[in-house]
Amino acid sequence: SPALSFPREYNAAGHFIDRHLAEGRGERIAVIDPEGAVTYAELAERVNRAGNALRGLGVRMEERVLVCLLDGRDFPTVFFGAMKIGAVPVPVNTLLQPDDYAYLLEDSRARVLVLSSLLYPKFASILEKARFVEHVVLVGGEGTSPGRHAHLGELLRAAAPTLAAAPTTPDDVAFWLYSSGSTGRPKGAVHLHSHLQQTAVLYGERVLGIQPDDVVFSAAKSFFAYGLGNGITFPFHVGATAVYQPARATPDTVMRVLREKRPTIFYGVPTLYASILADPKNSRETGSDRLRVCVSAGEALPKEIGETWFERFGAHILDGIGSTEMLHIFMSNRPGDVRYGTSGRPVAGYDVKLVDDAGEPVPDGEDGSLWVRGPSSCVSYWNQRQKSLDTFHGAWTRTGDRYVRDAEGYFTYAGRSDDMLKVSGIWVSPFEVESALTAHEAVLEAAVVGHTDEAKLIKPKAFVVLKRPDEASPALADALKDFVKGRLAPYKYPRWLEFVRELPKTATGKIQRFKLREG
Ligand code: 3UK
Repeated sequence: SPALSFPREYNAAGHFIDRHLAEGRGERIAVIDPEGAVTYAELAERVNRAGNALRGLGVRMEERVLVCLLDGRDFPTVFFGAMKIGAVPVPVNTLLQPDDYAYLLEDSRARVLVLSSLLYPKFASILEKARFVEHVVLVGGEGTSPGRHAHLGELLRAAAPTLAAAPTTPDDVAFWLYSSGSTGRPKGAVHLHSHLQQTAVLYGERVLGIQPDDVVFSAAKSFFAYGLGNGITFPFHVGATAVYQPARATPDTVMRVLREKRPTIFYGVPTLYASILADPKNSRETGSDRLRVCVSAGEALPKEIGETWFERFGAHILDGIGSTEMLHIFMSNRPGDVRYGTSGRPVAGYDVKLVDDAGEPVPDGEDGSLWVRGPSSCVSYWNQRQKSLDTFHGAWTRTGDRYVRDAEGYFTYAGRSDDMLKVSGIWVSPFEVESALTAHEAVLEAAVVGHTDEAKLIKPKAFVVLKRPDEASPALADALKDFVKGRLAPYKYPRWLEFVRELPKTATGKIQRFKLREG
């Protein structure tokens, strides 16, 4: 298929929102959330009001708007509203801690923060010190929420319902998404207006075969690149319906959505598929009898989970690898061509290569470093020259993953080339967990590595050296786990904690994490 071409003046909100009105799809349902259904016409008006409201707060083209929102109708409203005026929404993880948010506000220099009221407590202590923030717009909980902040509902009602898109080009900066690295703070991956449509066509349309009659549900939230494509741009590309759930995805909440909304496409991460399968009563009969295809990404899907899911739910899971930098899935299994235990083959429109340390291609059957090239690659990390130089090489992006290609062209994941862990599909830096542990007064030092659970999925395991080794006890181990849980995003805490007398180190004192990994 030929490469997409874009008109010189192009705004993503025009493609994903306004086009449906112009083409007669205004009365179709775009969104179903706990408050009910929103048609494309209603969503388009909300987007216009949101754009006008943001403009009214002084937001101009190219300025960032930090968006910390639970899933629901207001997410696409604010996301497209900001982009439509040429501003740059920056959706962020809703599971982080005050210190993380202080950094994101500082780094992005957003002057407007759009925040779910329920998450306000995580910001209460840092807003005073956030020197760039001028306006906080609260979403939900009108009348009950704290402070003198504006409410999105009121702003939308007061704003004008029509709005002409800003004269952006396909190459304008459209949004950022933060991605964590092994050291230092997360980096803002800078994405352009054309990238959303590129992923919607190359993966959503051509791999998933998404249709206007599809009803999609993504357990991965919209602030992840994965969830953003899954539940916002892919359905909105064709005029399909997206179901949003503000609640955390658990087997029970997901099964309820499957049963009540009967989606045709479901997107999850391996940990969630495994936990749904762990309850033998969960099946196609108690889920969605319309389910046609499922998607897994974020970390490798163990073969057994895919096979068992197919037996129980009667729909295949397409495992595919994507990244925040590439925006969405660039290598994948596809309908009618599923090889469990592999990430499939490159998605048409993307090129991949496996190279050795000298940059030379490795032969099939040997593992190499995965590089990828394609039209949705972010242009750089914001304000991070060195990290950008390390990752982006001309049109190529270094993923940090190792892969093996077989003679038939299928790719099998072979681990990371750094110490980063994927836990429930989300990045965890061992350094960050180690620092949280050593902040406890009983801890001298700590090392964190990945350890596989019963479902063959990676979770953090900590090796801890105590200041007073004879204090080691199961109760202290539990206290340390809770200590980390209270300081970091909850998925980051060590599920296992072992006390040791010392940690393996190099002559220069660097922890040798590889010696602590099993196998
Ligand atoms: C790992 C996988 C094996 C891999 C993502 C779909 O996960 C996403 O983005 P992130 O930036 O992480 C990227 C890294 O995650 N990974 C993702 N998928 C797989 N490893 N098999 C997989 N199927 O290390 C990769 O480099 O959080 C996933 C769509 C958009 C995304 N941003």
